[in-house]
Amino acid sequence: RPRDMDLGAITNHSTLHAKPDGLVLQYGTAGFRTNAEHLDHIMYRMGLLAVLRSKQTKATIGVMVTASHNPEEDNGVKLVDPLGEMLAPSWEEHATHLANAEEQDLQRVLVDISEIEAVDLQQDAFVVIGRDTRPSGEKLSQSVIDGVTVLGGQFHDYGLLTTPQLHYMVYCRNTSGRYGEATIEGYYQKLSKAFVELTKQASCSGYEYRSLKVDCANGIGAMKLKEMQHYVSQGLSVQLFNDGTKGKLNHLCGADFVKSHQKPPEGMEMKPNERCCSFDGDADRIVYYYWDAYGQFHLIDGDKIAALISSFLKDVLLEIGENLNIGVVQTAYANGSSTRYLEEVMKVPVYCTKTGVKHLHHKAQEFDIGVYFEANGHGTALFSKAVEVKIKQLAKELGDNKGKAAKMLENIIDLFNQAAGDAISDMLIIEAILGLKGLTVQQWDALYMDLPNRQLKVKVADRRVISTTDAERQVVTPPGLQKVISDLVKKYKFSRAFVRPSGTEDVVRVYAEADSQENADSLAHEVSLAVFQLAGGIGERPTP
Ligand code: G16
Repeated sequence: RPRDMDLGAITNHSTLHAKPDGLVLQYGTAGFRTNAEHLDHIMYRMGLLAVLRSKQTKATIGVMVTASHNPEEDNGVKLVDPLGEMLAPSWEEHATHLANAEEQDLQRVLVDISEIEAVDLQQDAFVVIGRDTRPSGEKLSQSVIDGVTVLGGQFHDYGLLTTPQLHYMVYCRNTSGRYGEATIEGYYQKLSKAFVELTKQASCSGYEYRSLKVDCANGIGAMKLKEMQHYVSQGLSVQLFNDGTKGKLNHLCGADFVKSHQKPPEGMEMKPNERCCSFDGDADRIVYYYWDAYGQFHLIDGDKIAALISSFLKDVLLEIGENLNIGVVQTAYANGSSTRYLEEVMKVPVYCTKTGVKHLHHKAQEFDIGVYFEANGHGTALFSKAVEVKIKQLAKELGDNKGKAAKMLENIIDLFNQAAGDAISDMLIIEAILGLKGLTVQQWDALYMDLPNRQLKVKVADRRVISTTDAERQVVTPPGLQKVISDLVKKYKFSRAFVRPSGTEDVVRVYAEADSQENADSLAHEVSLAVFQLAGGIGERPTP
C-alpha cells in the first residue's frame, strides 16, 4: 500500500463530495462537462488526480473549471499537462475511471492509477487552478482544492482566468519563466510588448490606429480584455459588447452561437463593413464577421483565420529567405473551399484530425511551423524550438528588409499562445497581420468563398452508438448509416456530410455542405433524419 496516501482522509472527504448513484461521465473532447449540479464529486476527484499527475511528471499541473461554450447552467473541468497542453490520453482514461468509481472503490482506483503510472508518492505536487465566470465556478473550485490538499498537494488558485491564460501559467511555471512570467501581468506584458512592436512596424507602412468591436459572450473574456485594454491601447481600441453586465453567458451570443447560426450575436451594434469578432465563454475561440453594404452577413471563421495566418507566415519567411516546413491542421468541419485554397493556391500541406484541440495540437507539433484551427475558431500556431532560436538569431544578425522581417516574425512568435488556442492572442495577431498587410476585413474575406454549409444537432438516447473512422469523416456504427449518408451526399453538387457524437454536449452533430445554402440545409436535414431513425433519436423528429 502506498505510504503517503492518507486513504482514510480521502474517503472522509469524499463523502462530502458524494457521487450521485449511477451517474456515469466520460472525459470528453475537453474534459468533463454537464450540468453544474452533478459535478461536485468530479471536481474533488480531479483535484486528487491532478496531484498524482503532478507527482508523476514532477511538474505543475493545471485544473481549469469551465464549460466553455456550453450554457451557463453547465460547468466542467479539464486538466492541463506540464507544457500547457491537454492531458495525455492514458490519463484521460484514468480520469474517467476515477470519476465513475463508486464510493467504496475510490481508494482502490487511486492506488491502481498510482501503481500503473509508477507515481512516486513521496514527490511534491503543485497544482494551479483557474475558473471562468459561471456562478457555480467558485464552489466547484473549492472542491478541486479539497481534493488537492487531502492528497498533500500544494496549490495556487488564480481565480478568474480565461482557459488559455491558465494553459499559459502552467507552461511558464514548468519552463522556469523562459516562456513568460506566470502572472496575469506577465501574460499582458508579454503579449502587449509583441503587439505594440508589430503595430510600430505596421505604422511605418501606413498603418492607422484601429478599432474593433468584440462580443465577449458575457464571459471571462470581457473582464480580461478590460484589464488588458490599456496595455495595447497604442495600437488598438476595443469596444466591448456582451460584457456580462446584463446578458447570460453564451446566450444568443459568443463565437459558438455566431458560427453555428451564421448570424451576428444579439446585443452588438454593427455598422456596414465594420470589423467585429466574438469570443466564446472562456475566450479560447474567436470568429470575425461583418455586414456588407448590401446587408449580407459575412462570417470569417477559424478556417479563414488559418489561411490569413499561414499566408502571412509564408510571405515573411520568403522575405527572410528561410525555407521552413509549414503545415496546416484542420478537422472534418473545415470548409471544403478552405482546404482547396490552402492546398492549391497557397501550396501548403493540409492534414485532417479528429475534433478536439489536443489532436490538432499534437499533429501541428510535427512541423517547423504548425498552424492549426478548428472551423469554430479554436486554434493557434506552434513553432519548433529550433525555429524560435533561429529567428531570434536572424533578427539580431540581419539588416535591412530581411532583418525587419525577422523581427516581425520574432514578435509574431511571442504573440501566439503556444500552449493553447487563445481568443485574445489570436485577436491581436489578426489585427497585427491586417495592419501589417494593409488588408481590410473584406479583402481578407475574399481570399476564397466558403461553400454554403449547415450544422445541426440531433438528440439520441445514447450518442455512443455512433462510432466513426477516418478523422470522423465516416461512420462505422450503427451499421447502414454511412451508406445512407453517402447516398444522400450523391444527390447534391460539391457536397459532403458527416455525423459524430459531441464530446461536450449530449447530442449528435451533423455537418453538411453543398453548392447552395438551400442544398446544404436540405442535405443536413436529411442526414439528421437518418441519424434520428438509425441511431435511436429521442424527442421530436428533426424538422426542416
Ligand atoms: C471544445 C474543444 C474543441 C471542440 C469543441 C466542440 O471547445 O476544445 O476542440 O471543437 O469543444 O467539441 P464537440 O463537437 O466534441 O462537442 P470549447 O470551446 O467548448 O472548449
